[in-house]
Amino acid sequence: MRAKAFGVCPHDCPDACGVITEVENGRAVNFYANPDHPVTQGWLCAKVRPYLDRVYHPDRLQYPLRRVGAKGSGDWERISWEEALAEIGDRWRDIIAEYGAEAILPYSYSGTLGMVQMDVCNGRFWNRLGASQLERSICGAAAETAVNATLGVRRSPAYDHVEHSQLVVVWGHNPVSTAPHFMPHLRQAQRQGCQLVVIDPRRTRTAKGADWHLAPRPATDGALALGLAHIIVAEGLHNEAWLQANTVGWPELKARLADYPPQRVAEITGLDEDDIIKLARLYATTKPGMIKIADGLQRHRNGGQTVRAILTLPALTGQYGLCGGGLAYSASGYTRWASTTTDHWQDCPAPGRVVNMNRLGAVLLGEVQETPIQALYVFGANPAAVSPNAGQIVAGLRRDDLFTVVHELFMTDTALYADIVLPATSQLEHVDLHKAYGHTVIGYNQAAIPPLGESKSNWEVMGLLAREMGFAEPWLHQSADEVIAEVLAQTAVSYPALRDITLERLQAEGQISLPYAAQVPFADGRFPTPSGKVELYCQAMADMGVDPLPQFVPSEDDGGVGSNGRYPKSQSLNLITGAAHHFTTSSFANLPALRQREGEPFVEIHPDDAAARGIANGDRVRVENGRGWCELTAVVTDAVRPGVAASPKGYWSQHNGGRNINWTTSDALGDLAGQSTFHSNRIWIKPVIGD
Ligand SMILES: Nc1nc2c(c(=O)[nH]1)N[C@H]1C(S)=C(S)[C@@H](COP(=O)(O)OP(=O)(O)OC[C@H]3O[C@@H](n4cnc5c(=O)[nH]c(N)nc54)[C@H](O)[C@@H]3O)O[C@H]1N2
Ligand SMILES: Nc1nc2c(c(=O)[nH]1)N[C@H]1C(S)=C(S)[C@@H](COP(=O)(O)OP(=O)(O)OC[C@H]3O[C@@H](n4cnc5c(=O)[nH]c(N)nc54)[C@H](O)[C@@H]3O)O[C@H]1N2
Ligand code: SF4
Ligand SMILES: [Mo]
Repeated sequence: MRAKAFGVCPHDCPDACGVITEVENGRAVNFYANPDHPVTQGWLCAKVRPYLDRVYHPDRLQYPLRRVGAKGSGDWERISWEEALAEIGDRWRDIIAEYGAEAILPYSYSGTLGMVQMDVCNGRFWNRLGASQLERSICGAAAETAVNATLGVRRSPAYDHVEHSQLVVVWGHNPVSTAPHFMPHLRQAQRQGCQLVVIDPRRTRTAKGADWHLAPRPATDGALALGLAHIIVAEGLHNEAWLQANTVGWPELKARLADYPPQRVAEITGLDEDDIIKLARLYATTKPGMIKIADGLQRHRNGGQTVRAILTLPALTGQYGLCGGGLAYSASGYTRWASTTTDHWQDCPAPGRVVNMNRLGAVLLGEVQETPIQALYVFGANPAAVSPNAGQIVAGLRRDDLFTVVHELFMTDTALYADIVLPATSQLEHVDLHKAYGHTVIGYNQAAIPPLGESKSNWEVMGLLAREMGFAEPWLHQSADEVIAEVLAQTAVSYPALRDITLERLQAEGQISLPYAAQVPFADGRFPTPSGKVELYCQAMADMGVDPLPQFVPSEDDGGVGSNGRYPKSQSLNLITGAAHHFTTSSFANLPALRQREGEPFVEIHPDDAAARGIANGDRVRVENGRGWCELTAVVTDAVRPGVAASPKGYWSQHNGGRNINWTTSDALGDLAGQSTFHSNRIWIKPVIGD
């Protein structure tokens, strides 16, 4: 007899696909898309279709391990869970006695987006312990902050609303790879005559399907947006009545726009003046016109203000609240899990000090001097491969006096440096609840199969750690289902749409749509900002130390070389490192079939730049700057504009001679919310001379 279990894809992707696992004798034998899911329907992306290869990968960690050789040597001994927990407890108790609990840093991010295995595991136990708090700013913090401050909340039209659009501007976003279930609706719109413009320094898969691809210099989009606004206003194409009724700061913005005439914007962006004028007219006269962004665009030092500048355009043209118009970004704001239940902060000591995750290497190496980090606990994340300035992170992880625990499914680049490795369950082996950031369907994930070997879920380990530390609070020892019931009930107090959504219904139905899919965001003209309007001038920005009006500030990275004459600026390139098509950051990059399809780690370079450096297609090249280097294969292509190089994120260092692209990326913080700045990365490329 085959049993069927409902589930949700847990990976960092806006789609949160509904899935079904068929199980025979405790083993998953079939895995596919749930055809009844209203958004993701009957198909999965190329990464997750072969999911059972990940679940039953021969490299899955099955038992706790203790390091026996030097850090990073890969010499381990198998130990029991009891031994592992006792050792963690002993080390932590000693550290707390000497330094206080803030010397312990939990580091986690997006291995799973589940409410139980991510949100609750990020909060409850660590708050009770009084550990350092992690500022979760590696992904989209600047854009989230900019959107919340300007519009009051993150709401996004349902994917199928794009079928009402006459124009779509996909701006610094690559949904063919990163939001695949949006694409059939965009293609349908295109068949109906909708024009697609893609703005990206690289000709991405999405750009290839566009009517028009514009490739500005990286990090100049803020100037482009303000330049478009300048033209729209100069030509009287703006909607004065809408601006007066629905915004604050319109006169101030109008004055600011004087600084962005097309000629200056052309110089900054590297685009033709005529193209900028053409795009401004196209956008202002083709309605409804949707601007779709994600987070890649804002991984620059000026990312927050870039998004602020883009957000002015739907206001200028009066398109917020228009079906098929406005902004498509993130649906995260429709519901927020009640933090009193995910975090139980009200039952915990005062929160520990905050550590920015983008500074991990520097922090481990002493940037945080008061209460230095003595213990690191990593789960659902792979910082040695995916966080910026990875060489510093590895140097930090090598510290003899640092006690590192990594809870993982695989021996990742980070797990390699652990003192204790704990085996984690996959999504098929634990229970969870998911909301999506691309749509508003809530999905329940049943445990389809028993845990492999001795692996345990994040939440189960939190309970064991709590017991080890002597914390008896019932909210640290609930089952995953009890957590879900508690969070749903408390969240429904603030979100009436959740009131009839119970654990029992979710278990029976698998997924339930919240009643937002038919709504056009902001159609009621209400913006939950302090002023109730779109805040073109934004006091909250001023309070954060940022210009309260959108402004373009150049994003300068020196590549970490300072005044070192070996690295002339004129020979540098700006490296952007967006999403790989076949991996989710570093997840899946250990599956040979997917790695083969993505290709060996490579860097794209324009033919002119390649010729100037004596680089031919297929050559091994060294990509370097003052922070570090790695070797990659050169792909000589005009898919990148001159002066720009591109290499996908996610390859593991251990598959590439011990270093990947993040050995070059910068750990400088962006202009808002401690944002990562991966793409503001000056590098130098030269051929590797064979020996
Ligand atoms: N297949 C796949 N899907 C994913 C992921 C993955 O790794 N692989 N990652 C997931 C995660 S964690 C996230 S946050 C989302 C991100 O989703 P996206 O934002 O769509 O993805 P990115 O590739 O990070 O960035 C999008 C584009 O920004 C461009 N870009 C970089 N700098 C600039 C700039 O200055 N201006 C402009 N106009 N464009 C710029 C890059 O060339 C890239 O094509 O995707 C999620 N989905
Ligand atoms: N160069 C460059 N680097 C980037 C970016 C970029 O644009 N350029 N983008 C950044 C962005 S947007 C993001 S969001 C981050 C993502 O960075 P991370 O959140 O670190 O994502 P992954 O690399 O997917 O690593 C997640 C790990 O969690 C593990 N995991 C999965 N499920 C579970 C579980 O249930 N329990 C436990 N314990 N582990 C689990 C997986 O095996 C995997 O090793 O990367 C960033 N890195
Ligand atoms: S990664 Fe995204 S598109 Fe692929 S299965 Fe998961 S949720 Fe769906
Ligand atoms: Mo992300």
